[in-house]
Formats: sequence, C-alpha cells, structure tokens
Amino acid sequence: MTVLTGEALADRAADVLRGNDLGDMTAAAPRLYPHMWSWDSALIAVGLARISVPRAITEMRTLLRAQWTTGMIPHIVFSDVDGYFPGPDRWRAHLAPTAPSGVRTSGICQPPVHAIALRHILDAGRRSGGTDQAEAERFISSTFDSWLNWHRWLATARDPDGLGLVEIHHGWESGMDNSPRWDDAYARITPGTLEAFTRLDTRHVADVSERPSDTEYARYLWLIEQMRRADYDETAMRSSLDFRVADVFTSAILAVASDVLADLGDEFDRTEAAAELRDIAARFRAGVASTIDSTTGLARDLDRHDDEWIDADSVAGFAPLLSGGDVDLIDRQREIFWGPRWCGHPDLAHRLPASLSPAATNLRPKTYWRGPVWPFLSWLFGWGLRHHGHIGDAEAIREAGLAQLTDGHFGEYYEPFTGEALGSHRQSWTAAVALDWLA
Ligand code: 9WN
Repeated sequence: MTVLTGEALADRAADVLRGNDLGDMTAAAPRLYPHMWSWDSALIAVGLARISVPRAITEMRTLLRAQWTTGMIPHIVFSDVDGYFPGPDRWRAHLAPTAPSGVRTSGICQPPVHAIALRHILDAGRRSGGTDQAEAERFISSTFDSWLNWHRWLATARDPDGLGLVEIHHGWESGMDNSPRWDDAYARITPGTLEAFTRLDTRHVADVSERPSDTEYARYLWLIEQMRRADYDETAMRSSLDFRVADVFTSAILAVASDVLADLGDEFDRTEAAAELRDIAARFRAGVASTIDSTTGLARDLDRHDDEWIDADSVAGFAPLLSGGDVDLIDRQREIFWGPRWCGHPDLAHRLPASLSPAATNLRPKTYWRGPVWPFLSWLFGWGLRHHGHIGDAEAIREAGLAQLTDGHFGEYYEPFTGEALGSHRQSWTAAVALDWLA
C-alpha cells in the first residue's frame, strides 16, 4: 500500500492540480466534474497560492468573470469540456436578464468561501514579495467591489426577512447536495413533467451507491425547471419554488468571510465597506447562534416552507466553529466536536468530522453527504478554529487530515471507518488543501 507524506505527497498534490488545469480554470475533478465549481475554486486557489500566486489569481478572476449583475457568483462556470449533466443547455441560465455575457454558468450559488481564498492569496504574495505581492495587492484592491457585491447580495436577496440566515433554493447551493439536512424538504417535492435526461455522474464512480439516487436527481432537475420558468428572478423564485431553506452552514461562512473581507477592506482603505461587512458578519453570526438546539448543542437549518427547525445530526451543526460566537457556545461545540459522537468516535480511521455523526443510526458511510469525511471540509474547520484562536484543535485536524491522504488518491470523500477513498479520485480541492496543510 502506498504511503505518501511530506514532499512526495505535496508533489503528487501539485500534479493533480496541474492535471486538472484547463488554462484559466481548474476542473473540480478530471472526469466527474470537468468545469469550475464556485466553492471548489476558492479552496483550489488556496492550494494554488502555495505554488503560483499569479495562477491562484487567475482562478479567482475567471470566477468573477461569471458573476451575475445581481452580485451572485454562480455555482458552476462551464468549460468547453463535455461530460457533465446538467450542463449549460439544461440550465439555460444565459437567457436570464441578469446572467453575465460571454460565459456559460449555472443559475444558483454555493457557500461564499472566497474571501478566505483572497486572504491566502494576499498572504502568499506578501511572503514572496516582488511581482507576486504587487499582483496580489492589485487584484484585491481592483476587485474588492465585486466581492462586496457578492456578500451584499447574499445578505439581502437571500435573507429577505432579516433572520441573519442565508436562504437556499436547491440542495446544490449548500454544497452538501443530498445531506439528510434536506430530506424532509425534498420529500415534499413531486417533480412535474421533466425533459428526458441521462445521468453521467454515475459513470465515473466505482459504485453508484456512492452518489445520490435517481429519485434525488429527479427532484434536483425539477427545481432547475422551476427556476427556468421564473427566469431566475429571485422574487419570482421565492414564491414559486418548492425548496426554500435557511442554511445555517452557508450563513456561518458568510459571517466569517465577511469579517475576513472587512479586514481586507481596512487594509485597502475601504473603511465604509469594511464597516458594512462587519455588520453583515455580526447579523449572520447572531443568526447562526439563534439556531442552536439547547439539547444537542448543534446548530440547525430552518425550513422556510413551514418554519420548522431541521434536526439532522450533520456536520453543519458545527456552524458556530466557523462563524464564531460567545465563549460558552464555542466551548460546548468544541466539546461535542471532539467527543464520542463525532471526531472522538472510537471506530473512526481518523479523528476528523464526518458529514453525519458516525453514531447516527441513518449513517451511510459510503454515500456522499450521508456519512463520508470530506477533506476540504476538515480543512475549513481547521482554518476556522485557527482563525478563532484554537490553534491546538487546528493542528490536530491538520495532522489527521494529512494522515487520511497518505494513500495519494486525493479522493472526493472518504469512508470514515476504513479510510477508503471514495467518489472521484484526483479531486482538485482535496489536493489543494493537502498543499496548504503541507506548506
Ligand atoms: C453539484 C464539485 C461539487 C462540489 C459539491 C459536491 C458536488 C455537484 C454534483 O461536487 O456537487 O454541484 O454534481 O454532485 O456536493 O460540494 O462543489 O466538487
């Protein structure tokens, strides 16, 4: 069995990113995902910043070119490579009046982790100095308003009732597509007439049970159909879509990323914008705290269909570890996080957060967002814990995270108990976080 560590692992990770490089964007994975995904691209930029600051900037610039006039950053920017369904012809998002021109995108978004990538790019540029530093600084100051508009759009269009929680209109917007978090909301959906379709994703994994089911896919496509009928207009969609959920994890990311962007604003003389971003951060941090279940200690999503809380025992329950919060809340969350229902579960291959509690009765250890461990998510928690001053926690995640990747496959996700790589191999953001951990 291969065991790669240190430089050998970093070389292999860099090779994955080079192999998935399509010129001005990095495919999320070689066959399964031959396009640019929004939150993947930010994590990929974090890894690229360890190899080439200009290439990391290019990644973020390509993503911004796809920004909608509303401020939304779309969840997919399509390359010219075929092989992914649903592609641009299914989305037909370019027909929306607010879509960008000259580039094909999907019509939904993903969690706003991008400011975290900007911070990494700037820090890497400053570490190497010279043209890297100049380019990084120029890039951030010249694109600051675009990132600000992205955060503003989420804080307004996606929080119409001022809850301090980001509303999503598709499980794909959460990035945790078929998490049990969304089961009840999806169970209500009966797809209407759909154009015929053939799934392509199931051709690229060893075992189809590692992917969402056909029933799940029919609902995913029905929501796209509903969005198309509403011309991707936010107001129209809010009253017509079958899926509207306030996503606590995306809300936490918006909170912490707004703080990070505010810091950048201060550094680049954008004091007023920085103050506005800090208000957004405070509102969403409070929103996340308002969702805590006092019995379980976990954060919850809110189904906007009936305003019922969603109890799912999922990793999103640790949203406050990203957003930050008061000492009691964070201490309790850290205790649960490292405790026997989560990273301290005795049967785990590595002490890392799985997508569902390893102790949950509905755990499916090989199925996508219903149990496996996602390395980029481990990285995100490590980053968040470090950001909020919990250095020991962050180091523990880094060590376990690297130990999980020594097989050199850079799997999309991993079986929590056996440590087997699942889904796609040579997944870009997995390689990217390895590079950052190893630097
Ligand atoms: C749909 C690219 C993306 C990730 C998501 C992950 C998966 C897509 C899919 O792959 O979703 O957006 O086709 O399954 O769930 O988090 O961004 O890696």
